[in-house]
Amino acid sequence: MIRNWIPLLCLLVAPATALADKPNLIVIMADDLGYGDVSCNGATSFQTPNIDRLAAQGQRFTSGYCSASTCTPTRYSFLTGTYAFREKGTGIAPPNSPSLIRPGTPTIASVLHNVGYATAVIGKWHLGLGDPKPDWNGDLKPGPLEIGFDHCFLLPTTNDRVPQVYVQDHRVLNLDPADPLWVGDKSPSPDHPTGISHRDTLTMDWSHGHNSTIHNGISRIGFYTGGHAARFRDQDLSDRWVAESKTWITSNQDKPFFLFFASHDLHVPRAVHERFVGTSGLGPRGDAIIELDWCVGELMNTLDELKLAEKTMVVFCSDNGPVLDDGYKDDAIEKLGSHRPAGPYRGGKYNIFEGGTRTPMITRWPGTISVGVSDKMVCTIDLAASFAKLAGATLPSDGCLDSFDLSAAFMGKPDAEGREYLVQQDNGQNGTYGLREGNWKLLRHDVGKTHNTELKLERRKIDQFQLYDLSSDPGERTDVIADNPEIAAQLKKRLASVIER
Ligand code: NG6
Ligand code: CA
Repeated sequence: MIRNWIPLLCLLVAPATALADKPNLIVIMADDLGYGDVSCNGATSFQTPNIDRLAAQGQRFTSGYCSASTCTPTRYSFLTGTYAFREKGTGIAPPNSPSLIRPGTPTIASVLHNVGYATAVIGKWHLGLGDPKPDWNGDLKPGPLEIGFDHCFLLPTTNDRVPQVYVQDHRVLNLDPADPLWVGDKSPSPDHPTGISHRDTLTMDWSHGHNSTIHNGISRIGFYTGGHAARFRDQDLSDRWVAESKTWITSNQDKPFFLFFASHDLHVPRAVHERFVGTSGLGPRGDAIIELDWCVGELMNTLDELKLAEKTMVVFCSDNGPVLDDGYKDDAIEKLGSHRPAGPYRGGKYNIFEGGTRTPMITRWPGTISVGVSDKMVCTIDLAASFAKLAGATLPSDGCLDSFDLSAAFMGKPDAEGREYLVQQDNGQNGTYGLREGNWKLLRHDVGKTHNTELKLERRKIDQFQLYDLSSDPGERTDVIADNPEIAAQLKKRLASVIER
């Protein structure tokens, strides 16, 4: 009698066991963090002990990349596994941007959700909400919940853009219907206070742009009124997101989960919690790195407390390279000293020199991922296919077009292959691309101009094509295109074939 029950019991137990074997997956994405901005990659002006601990317990990548040198396209590519330049309108999203990832598009979250994962995004979104624009006082959809996330707790755009409210699942949190939220790109009335009319009241002055509606002593990009009960203080963002993450991890600890923790540090306005002010000696930009490091420590502590560390792969990365003055007078240039935010690399945010996309990348999974330093080329766009492999999911044939399964490389396996080539983009579809293949780097600038070559936001004229040999010239100083016409021709062909795929 009992024997007859055994096959049935096995059937009932088998799927649950398989689910229990799947690793938890956490991606911590920093904002505007450069390769050299962490002490495990060589920063000496301050220390990032928690990020260093992550690296000391896992793999630290010296050729880890995000796919673009601005936020929206990197996040689009990370979530969809498809280069953002394949989709129009995926450059830096404005405050009233519609949802940029259409419902039904396969994403890293939907792929994991389909095999039983609990999925959440907590932090900065900046991929638009709603269609054709956000309904700030109603249901904010489509959004993350329509592309595979079960839960979200968001800053809708970036914190230098309006509005300063949290979005929890489909709604603005704590919104009082009697005080509706209005968001627009034109002033709502001639007497609406702005960073221009009330500049002397600001706690952080602007240097370019960022001079519209004032909230919390800081003027922003765009205008808004109402929603006062829902507004947050910039200084509390990190604490809130860490607290929300702890709560969510705790309540989902019994099933496999995927958490996308999207920090706002160190994007402008760099208004960290009071307890971090002055901790780096480099002003608000450095202090924001210390705050970010604290968040990483808190997430690791949570895993330890719940005894989940050995069941969880943590990936630490950035959404684009560094920038100093990004629109506010926050002493980023004045207090930089000898610190080199992009490490040995040239450029940063907004351009396709290595500093724009080669950024910190660390993977940790104690007991499973070996400890070491890897020079394999890996990119945030590859996390979709790699996580699918680790979770036992199959990628849909119509999605994640540019994501490679590099799970072996992410795990630090010695014989693993990295990427053969990577296309780097800056922001939108303006014909500016980088291609790294092996140690060669081709730059293409169809518009003939580049931004931020030395972390300051000047525009410079630039030749349409340049070629660098990263093995002898990682800082991209000597253009060798004239001496290597055949290599340049091969790389141009490869670039064109990827872009026009
Ligand atoms: C730029 C903003 C910059 C930053 C960036 C987006 C101005 C002058 N500059 O347009 O401050 O917000 O957009 O950054 O407004 S990102 O990291 O989200 O891509
Ligand atoms: Ca960014």
